[in-house]
Amino acid sequence: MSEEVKHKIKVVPGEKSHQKKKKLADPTTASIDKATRQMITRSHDLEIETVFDRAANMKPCNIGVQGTCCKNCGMGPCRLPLPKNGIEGKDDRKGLCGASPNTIAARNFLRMIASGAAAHSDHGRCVAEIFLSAARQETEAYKIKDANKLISIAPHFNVETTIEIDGEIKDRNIDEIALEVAERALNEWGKPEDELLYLKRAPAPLYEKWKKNGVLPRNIDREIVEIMHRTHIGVDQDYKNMIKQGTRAALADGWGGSMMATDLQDILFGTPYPLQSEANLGVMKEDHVNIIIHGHEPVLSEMIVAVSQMKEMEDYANEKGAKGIQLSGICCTANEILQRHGVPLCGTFLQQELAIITGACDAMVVDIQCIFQNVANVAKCFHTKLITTHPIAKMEQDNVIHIEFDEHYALEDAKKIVRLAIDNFENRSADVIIPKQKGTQIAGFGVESIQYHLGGMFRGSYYTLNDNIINGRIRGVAGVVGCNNARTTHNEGHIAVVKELIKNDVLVLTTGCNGIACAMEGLLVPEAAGVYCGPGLAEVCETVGIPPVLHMGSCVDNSRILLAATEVVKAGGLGNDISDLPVAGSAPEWMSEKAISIGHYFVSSGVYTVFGVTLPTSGAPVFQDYLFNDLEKIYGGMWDIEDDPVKHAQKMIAHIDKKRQALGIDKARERVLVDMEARREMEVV
Ligand code: NFS
Repeated sequence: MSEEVKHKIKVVPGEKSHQKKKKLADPTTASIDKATRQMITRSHDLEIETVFDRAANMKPCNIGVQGTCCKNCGMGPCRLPLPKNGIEGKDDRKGLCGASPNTIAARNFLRMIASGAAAHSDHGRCVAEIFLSAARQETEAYKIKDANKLISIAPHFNVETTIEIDGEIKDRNIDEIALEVAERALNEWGKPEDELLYLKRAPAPLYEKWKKNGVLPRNIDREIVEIMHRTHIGVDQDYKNMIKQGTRAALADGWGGSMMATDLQDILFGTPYPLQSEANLGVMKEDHVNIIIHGHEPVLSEMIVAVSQMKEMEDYANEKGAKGIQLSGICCTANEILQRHGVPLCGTFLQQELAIITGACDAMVVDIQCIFQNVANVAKCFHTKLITTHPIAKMEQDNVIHIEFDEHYALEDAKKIVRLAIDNFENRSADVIIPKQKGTQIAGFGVESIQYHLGGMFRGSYYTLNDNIINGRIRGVAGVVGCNNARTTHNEGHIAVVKELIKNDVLVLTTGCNGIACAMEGLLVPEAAGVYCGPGLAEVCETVGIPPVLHMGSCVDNSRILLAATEVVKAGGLGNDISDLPVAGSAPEWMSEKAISIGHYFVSSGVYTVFGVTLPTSGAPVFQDYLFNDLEKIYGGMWDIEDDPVKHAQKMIAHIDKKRQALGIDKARERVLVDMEARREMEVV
């Protein structure tokens, strides 16, 4: 970069990371991804601080990491770290009120579930409100796009899809169905009695377990409120009783708010089917207007996709000297518009600052969740316009523009934003350096498309998938999901866990930032099967033409994984419940409270779930043991933690093998004894 250009970059005092004593992140240990490393190095050259540098300078609090700091009242915070030499004899650690480490860790764990469930479910509520508005035909911008999906979910809301007229059964008007579904869906957040309607979509034995244990969620908001009440000083002081409420709120997320978000988004914006796209910072284009959409709700980004494809906008961009408009995404908004429109992924959670550091981001449009406040400081160093759009998510920095999104004027709002980005193209102040790296990917899998690829349209079931699990070609299925975490090397855990699983014939379903990481690494293409998979999984993938890692969407779309598992149960031959299946869950680099809620609804749905990095329960060994062991006796699923990615995957495989043995299908698998080398030899012959 020339001196002249460097001067144009406004680095605001206090934002430089280089005041003498501050350490800089080492790019090679910060990430396994070359594009990320290149941009971290550039951030150092430009003296712009990123999350990687902040992580190098601030250690996490040792007591908080253990989950044993209680700040729920004004007498604290009470800190109860494990003694250096461990607990000998009686554990008499207590907070001022007498709260035990179990009580404190359980309180904190529950509050994380509450926040995570609230985030997913409030997103779902917003979609439900827009769905209602579309059903009432109050908005031009949103319409029912997938009527078949509407008809398929209507019965779960007890909405009739046919009507008898003069003794004849006729299809009901689709608008009437939509209106009733919208009203009943919205009711799920606050209805005064009964239980969530979607719970009965789970396998019957699982529903019965929830019922027997008194954890059927009543309505979504109530379960979250009750957590806040029960974790207030002096209320629930029995970790076993507390975790029941955690289960109730987590189920209200997975089988409630998240599942409704997914379904209603599919109806409004289309159910995803496999399509091709790309991923990583290399998707940005120097000669185009680059608009990056970041956050979680697809309601606005859907409009931005539509608007940026309009001829008038394309012409306007040309007028301003750009060759076109390049849209790309970060975090789960990215996954939403990827799976429905093939819009490329710009990066994961940890790459949000780096996308601006390319110097090519003309506008970053953010809505809710996982948005660093520091993107505003980084944007200040460039020409980038940072636009917040959601009334509940604003930023204090003065360079942030707020354009509040209103579904009644959705297209106008989107046009305003796209024009702003185009107008900003000519203001680029720094050299543009866009890393070359990008991976090709096939994304957009879901319950319906797996059925098509692995079950067959006519069978309409998961027959082929089950058959291949039973005969051992597919050893089992793993859901590998979740965030990046700056406390561990970016994408290292994600990729190592997934590679170890597919090498051992475990089919991987992915969502969230794990999906983005896998896409960047080239694991989401059918050709990856021949390179990375064991012979059984490779054979299946090559025969049906699917990647060994199926990208199922955003984090609310983890509900698709729950429903896919339910379909596997229904297809038969693998037990009666999700907990009977040879499946496991994983979040190798988790960091958000949403991940804890997801982890807990997977566990409570019968899935052995392993997290990487740390779990905020280690300071309360008795409570942690309850999560890791006792829950299995209740729901069939349990928590675990393993930071080493290969051991992490091996623990999942051991669980899968345990389930295969219980099902009596372990012998079938023993017949598949060819390793990659043997397979290559066979091919030569
Ligand atoms: Ni999930 Fe999506 Fe990524 Fe983690 Fe954040 S984007 S909702 S929380 S960081 S996977």
